[in-house]
Amino acid sequence: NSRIRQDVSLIGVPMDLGADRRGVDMGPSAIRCAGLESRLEQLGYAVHDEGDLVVRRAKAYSSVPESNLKYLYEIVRVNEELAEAVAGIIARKRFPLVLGGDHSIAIGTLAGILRHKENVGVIWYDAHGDVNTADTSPSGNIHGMALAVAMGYGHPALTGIGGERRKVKPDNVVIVGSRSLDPGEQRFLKEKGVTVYTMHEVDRLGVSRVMEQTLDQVTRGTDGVHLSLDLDGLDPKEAPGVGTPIPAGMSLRESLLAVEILSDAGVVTSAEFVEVNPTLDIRNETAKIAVELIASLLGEKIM
Ligand code: Z70
Ligand code: MN
Ligand code: MN
Ligand code: MN
Repeated sequence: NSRIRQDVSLIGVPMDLGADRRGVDMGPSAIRCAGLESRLEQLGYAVHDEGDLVVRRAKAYSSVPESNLKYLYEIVRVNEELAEAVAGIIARKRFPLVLGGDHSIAIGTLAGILRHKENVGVIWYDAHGDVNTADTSPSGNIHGMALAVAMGYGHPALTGIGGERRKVKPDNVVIVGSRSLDPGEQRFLKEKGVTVYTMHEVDRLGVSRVMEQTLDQVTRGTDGVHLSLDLDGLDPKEAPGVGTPIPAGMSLRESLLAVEILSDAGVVTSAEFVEVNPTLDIRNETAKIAVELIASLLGEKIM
């Protein structure tokens, strides 16, 4: 098999503030309940569960006076902690596997990774682009801004997470599965030259070609590859437990193929699985899909 030659460190981030919707904070718990740890142990991994970070419930709706950013300061605090934790996991030579929580946690994950890596490639598997800034965001929800922040664009409190640090370079980012991009996001992605495989390209080229081209892009001139997988990248008929279901998405089969191709390439150095919302799920199916995808990414084979 194509197991990664590292121990795995699991860390849960029960964050929902970036989505401004309750339920997605239960994602780490649901993914653990779906049997993640034993599945990875069956694959031969030593799994270190670092537990969950603490996310304080906001007493009331909070946004920053001068902008529409919802829950900015608590999101910054948690992501600072996450960056620290992820950097520590990498320092111990383990594979960081982060469980969300809403997608705003990618800011902390990537900040932690960038303490150790000069140029990280990022695969953003998502129905959305998550490249809004306060100016373009229709919602003020920070999970819709995470990728822009990771590249250095957004409120200074967000882009400053992890201290004075490197940013993800647009040339090292590939978005896969998008089918809901706000007008400002479309402009941003064109302007920065980010490679985007929308569902249109996936349907035309097929997952196999899309993933091979994605691998070319994210490994060229990089010293690691991070997979940031939003479960809403999958079709909501198969993965209903997400806050923002968008029809006509990646099938479970296509998604498994995508992570198997990544596994075979042996280049992924960290991963996060986000946006599982158990309150909207059916019998924990979406969390179970997350476990299937993680197992395949980490080398599980049919035979
Ligand atoms: C929209 C926004 C988003 C996830 C929704 C939606 C963003 N573009 N991301 N669900 N995971 O509000 O910025
Ligand atoms: Mn997302
Ligand atoms: Mn999404
Ligand atoms: Mn590059």
